[in-house]
Amino acid sequence: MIVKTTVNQTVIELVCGDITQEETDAIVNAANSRLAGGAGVDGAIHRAGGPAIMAECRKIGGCPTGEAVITTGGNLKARFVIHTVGPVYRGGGKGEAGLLASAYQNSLNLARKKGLASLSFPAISCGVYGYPLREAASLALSTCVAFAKNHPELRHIRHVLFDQRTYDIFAQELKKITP
Ligand code: AR6
Repeated sequence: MIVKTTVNQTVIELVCGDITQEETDAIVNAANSRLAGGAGVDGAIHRAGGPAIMAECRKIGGCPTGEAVITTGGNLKARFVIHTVGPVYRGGGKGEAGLLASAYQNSLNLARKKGLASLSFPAISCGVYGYPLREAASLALSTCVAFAKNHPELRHIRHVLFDQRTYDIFAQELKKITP
């Protein structure tokens, strides 16, 4: 099932699936600040995309939490990977919400700077980093909706959710913020 809504001129979609299979200008990676690779979606992207992605990550050297950097998409169908670093959830009182919103915002800004028309996100911080799903979904979607209102040049934003529970929560939160 695909949930789809249009905000200004941007289509925002939710799909349940594997982000490494996306045909889009860029996919976003939920990386760590050393850009060292790891488990979860990060591991899957490096496995599917091949060594060219890690070679560029090594050159870049790192990425602070809440910021974003861009590399080639290597062997992926996506032309680029935008690596962003979400916060580790430590109870909510350590600026996590601001950092998670920044991770989305800076990824969107980078896509715009590069002139990209389509971008796919995973549920940043919702795995190993332990962010509560509903709060993360709400922040992710409200950041993307606000961006779409101001930047029609990014035509497609997809949230690629790996399991049904995550998908359902994103769908519920999207309903709350769009008519
Ligand atoms: N496609 C889409 N989503 C996926 C995929 C996939 N192929 N694989 C997993 N997910 P996580 P984080 C979902 O842990 O919480 C890494 O080790 C997963 O089910 O990948 O930001 C990094 O190196 C979850 O909903 O990222 C960092 O050290 C979401 O992606 C750390 O984990 C994010 O889970 C980052 O942790």
